[in-house]
Amino acid sequence: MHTMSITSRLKLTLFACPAVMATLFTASPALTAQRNFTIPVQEKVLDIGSGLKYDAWTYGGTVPGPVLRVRQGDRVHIHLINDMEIAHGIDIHAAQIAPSKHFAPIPGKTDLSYDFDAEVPGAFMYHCSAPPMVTHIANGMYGMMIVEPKDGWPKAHEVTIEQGEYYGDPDDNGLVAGDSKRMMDERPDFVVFNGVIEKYADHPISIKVGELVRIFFVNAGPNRTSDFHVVGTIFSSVYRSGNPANAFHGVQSFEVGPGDGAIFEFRVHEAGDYPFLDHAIARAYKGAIGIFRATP
Ligand SMILES: [Cu+2]
Repeated sequence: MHTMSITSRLKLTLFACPAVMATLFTASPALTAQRNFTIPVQEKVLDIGSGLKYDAWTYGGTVPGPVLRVRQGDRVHIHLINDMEIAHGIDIHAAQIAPSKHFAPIPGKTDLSYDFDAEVPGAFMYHCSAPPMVTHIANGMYGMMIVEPKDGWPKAHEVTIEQGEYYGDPDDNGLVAGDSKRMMDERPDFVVFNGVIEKYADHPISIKVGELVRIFFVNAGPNRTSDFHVVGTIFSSVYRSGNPANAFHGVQSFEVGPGDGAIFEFRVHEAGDYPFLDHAIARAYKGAIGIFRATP
């Protein structure tokens, strides 16, 4: 090492790290990016499939809320604006900060901000932190934050899927009223991918034969596990919590508990329809089923 000049050593170190390379070429003083997210909390009646509606509590007007995508090492700034009358908050699993300081719910018509460093890569759940949390999550207050590894993921056809649950019976107008007792009894009436009953059975996700498909997956629950499976395929890789350090290979199904995430990778070898589902079959019947439609 003594024969190498400080400059050469510095160059080697810098060029080993793509983030720093980008910095060199853009002459930016920051080594990592600052990522700002402003998220309004809004009540909204949403279509949840099968002709039904739900009076949802939302991040940004959708269930799930927006997918927040950052890179490992980024500084993340969250600004939550509570447009509703009741208290809400936001707990992001990618953040390693004191919940008592940052995740505490705020009253209606107020806002909050906090910052954290996205240190660990993964597919993380975020959700409302206001009590009763089971109600806030079942009513739609959940979403996904993807923290990409420092060097990113290899190129793939990427899809995000979040599993959730609705509780209650529809009235004459098809409006499903949240049923608190069933929430506490862990008896969902509907189990859904991306907020809608059988969403991708009605509108299959197009993929290509031979391409790498990568699913960023979060199970928001609030109560049931997901035993995620794609019929006619074997996952070439599964990354528990979405962290490349937690790799499993040659996996048929993979259990993701509420509040957890995973990344699934696979390829199909033949054109056709490939259903994906929660393989706890009753939950597939309750809506947690969809289709990948593969074409040449
Ligand atoms: Cu809430």
